[in-house]
Amino acid sequence: MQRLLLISNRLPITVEKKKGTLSYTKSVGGLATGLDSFYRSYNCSWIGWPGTYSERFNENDTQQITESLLDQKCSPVFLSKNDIDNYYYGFSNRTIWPLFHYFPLYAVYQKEHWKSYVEVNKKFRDAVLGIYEKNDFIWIHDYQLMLLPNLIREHIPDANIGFFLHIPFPSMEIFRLIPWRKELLAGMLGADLIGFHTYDYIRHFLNSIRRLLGIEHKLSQIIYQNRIIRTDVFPMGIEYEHFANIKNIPDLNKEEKHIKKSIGNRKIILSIDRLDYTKGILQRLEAFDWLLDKNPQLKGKVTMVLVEVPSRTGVDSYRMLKKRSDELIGRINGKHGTIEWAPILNFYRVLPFKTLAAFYHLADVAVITPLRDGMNLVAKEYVAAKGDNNGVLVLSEMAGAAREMAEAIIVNPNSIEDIANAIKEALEMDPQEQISRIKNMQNRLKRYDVNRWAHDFMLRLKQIEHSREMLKSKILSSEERNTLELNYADSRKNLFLLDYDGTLVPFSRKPRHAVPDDDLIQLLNDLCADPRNTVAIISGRDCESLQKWFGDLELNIFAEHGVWFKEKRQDWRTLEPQQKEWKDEVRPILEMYVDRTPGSFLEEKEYSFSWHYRNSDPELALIRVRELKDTLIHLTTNLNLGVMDGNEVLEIKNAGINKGAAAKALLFKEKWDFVLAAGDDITDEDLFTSLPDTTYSIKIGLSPSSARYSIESINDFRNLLSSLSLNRTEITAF
Ligand code: GDG
Repeated sequence: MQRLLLISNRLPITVEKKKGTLSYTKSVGGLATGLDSFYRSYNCSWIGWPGTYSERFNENDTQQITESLLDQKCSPVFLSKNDIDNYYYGFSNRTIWPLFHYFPLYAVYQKEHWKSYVEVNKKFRDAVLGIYEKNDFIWIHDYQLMLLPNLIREHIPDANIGFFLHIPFPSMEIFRLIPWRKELLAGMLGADLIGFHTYDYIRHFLNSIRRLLGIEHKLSQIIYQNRIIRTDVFPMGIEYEHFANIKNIPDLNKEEKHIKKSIGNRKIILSIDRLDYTKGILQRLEAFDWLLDKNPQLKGKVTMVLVEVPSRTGVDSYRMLKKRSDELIGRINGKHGTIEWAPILNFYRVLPFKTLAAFYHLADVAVITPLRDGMNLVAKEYVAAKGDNNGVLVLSEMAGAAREMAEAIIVNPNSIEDIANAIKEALEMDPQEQISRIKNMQNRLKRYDVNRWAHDFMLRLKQIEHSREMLKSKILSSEERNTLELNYADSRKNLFLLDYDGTLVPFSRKPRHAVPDDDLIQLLNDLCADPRNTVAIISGRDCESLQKWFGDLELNIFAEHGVWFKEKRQDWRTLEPQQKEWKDEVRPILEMYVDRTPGSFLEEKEYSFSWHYRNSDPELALIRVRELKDTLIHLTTNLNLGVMDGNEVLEIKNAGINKGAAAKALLFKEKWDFVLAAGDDITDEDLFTSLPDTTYSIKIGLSPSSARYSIESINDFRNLLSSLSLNRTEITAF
């Protein structure tokens, strides 16, 4: 089994030093607890911060800690107080956390925090590089380490890297507020697989990389720096059996009796969260107050158990929240309580697991109403822990968990009335109905538990490694290149079919800027100068541009994907008899789309139209392309037209026109000893599939293609062409 390096801010083990002695305890918290069994069962090594400032340890301690943790398959990253203040409490929890949970007013943008975030991510990178072995898988967790994928990639270009974000990815409008937004995205794009809890988060992420970095995606897949990056949904589960079997915990009964003694036979409404402003605790309290106001018959009959787990107490907004929550609890207890009954029983601490389990088991209703939450595992744990008992989950629609738990009563967490009504509905729900809802949710939680989640992620990462290997195996190797050069040297009749944009010059967002450089003209001239060679440019561009750039060369030129053809030194002619009457019918429709899609423009060629949308809002363009295709299909059924997708352009032309069909004009003209065809985008696929198997068909860039080979970059391809023309010079010199 390949080894997995699991990386998160915190290690699953916390190291403390008390009175000079080191102690090792299990860390509490979602990820550490959730992944515990997976990481023990897998060939894993976990890298993270051991939970205590490095200043507390001397050199001896550091060495001892590193050795002891190694036995537990852990590797520490030692961080100072300054690191934690700036990277963790600073950038992670005062910039990313509030923004990603839609609290922009709580976000601060401090350069010191950012610098520390970069530095600490580099410390994590060094820790990874220190233990990395070839073929290891790397799985990085969460928002504290968003730069790490790319930092590792820079040192290990072929590493298998996965990244999982446990919190929401916000809408682009929020994300773009961060001054270092591009760096964060580029950091994440170092991964091969980027996982999120829900599809909404993927959508926001893809939108951000398109709008902020100009990087396109197709079917949740991104091609970036000649790598394929996949994004996918992996809704994190819980350790199901652990919670489903809580009744077997020794002394659970005793714990429950103890709780019952103070609460009596009152119905229990349970609320458990880290004390965090994203969790909607104040709104929940207001809702409980409102419920008691409107339903005085419930007074003395219900108790809200409010567990607030202390969290990030070093951050102002958290301290403020504690103050406001204490005031509200006091107000509600003062307003509704009696000598025998306090409406709210408040715990501000981490409960021992036994107590947590007893509350899950006993609670009649769990109210989990975060204002935003990546997933929320408490909701899942409550349902699992119910076993065969009844209970009702009231769940916020803003929690990722709501996507999978439709049988809960789903509420808008900003609506006090909505929450209060849901609690009332829950208290009154028929027990059989409760059991049936709980069972349905349990079935799903059981199937997709945390182990399945982790294994699924790993499986996907392995599949990506496999497809990357497949793509790599298509890269023209040096032996294959030698054979190609030898074949070429031995051949008497050679045909070159070369796409232009993206193959000979970089694809430009401003189409009028992709003018051929002098080196390219020289290169093409050299190739044409060999009497054995026939060289053709086969492009989607119009005759005018191609004539201007290449008209004086000894080239064959196909324009408009093969509508037009110009044999060397001859005039332009159409390859097939072409219709153009249809253009008058279609033009007004296209012009309407230009008006309705700012930034787009229409290119009219003799026998075709190109509607370019590369400078338009990508979201809008996507909608418009779909609409336009539908409209054209309906209006043009009797016109025999073809509508073809290009690179941010839609081509409308006579049916049957494509680069493959066009190439036949030269392909069947002679018997060729050597044919080389090269292209980079979807329109070149028609060319590749129409050629005999012996052709050297070459895709520029590493993405799936029917070409026989691929070459990573335009430069590499131009080098190949240069060495062929050089090859000819040498032969002539002999
Ligand atoms: C982040 C995302 C996402 C809570 N109180 C006690 C206690 N807990 C345990 C629960 C649960 C975990 O802590 C909390 O997990 P959540 O998912 O609810 O929330 P976050 O900590 O905010 O986690 C979240 C998660 O990452 C995973 O991807 O779901 O959206 O924000 O396991 O049981 N445990 C004990 N005593 C307590 O008092 N022992």
